[in-house]
Amino acid sequence: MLSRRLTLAFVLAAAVDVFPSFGCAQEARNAVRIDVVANDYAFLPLPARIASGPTMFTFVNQGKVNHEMSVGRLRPGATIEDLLKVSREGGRLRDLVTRSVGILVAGPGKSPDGRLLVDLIPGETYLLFCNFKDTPDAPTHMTLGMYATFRPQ
Ligand SMILES: [Cu+2]
Repeated sequence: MLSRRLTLAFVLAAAVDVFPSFGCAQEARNAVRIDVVANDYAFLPLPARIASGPTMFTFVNQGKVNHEMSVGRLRPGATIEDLLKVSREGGRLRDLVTRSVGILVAGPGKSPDGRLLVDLIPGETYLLFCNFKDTPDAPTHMTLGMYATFRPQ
């Protein structure tokens, strides 16, 4: 599972590198940068106000276990309580998430090589979360508190 996620992270990292050749260099250059920092088991607070438009997410894992920064866009009406219930009790997170936007993965004390360029849509609710478990029977990091939501303005 981790190796599949790592592969995806590499694909995303490659996609970021490829953007300039598709004429998006300007967008990447103008993107607001948000540095997301994880520890065991939380994300440090995000900026109080996040603007819509091109946004570059970076990720640092300051914890002692592997973490991911998965970004999703919530379905209208879905709440963080709904997501936590599904994460705790099982079920399909994708029923509550309209769109999986992208994932960055980092080992303990590391950053991924790539970053994540997202065109944030005003008024949508975004979820940052880590869906990893330390062992197959352990709770997901999300249920331990590793999530954050924000609404771009
Ligand atoms: Cu985690």
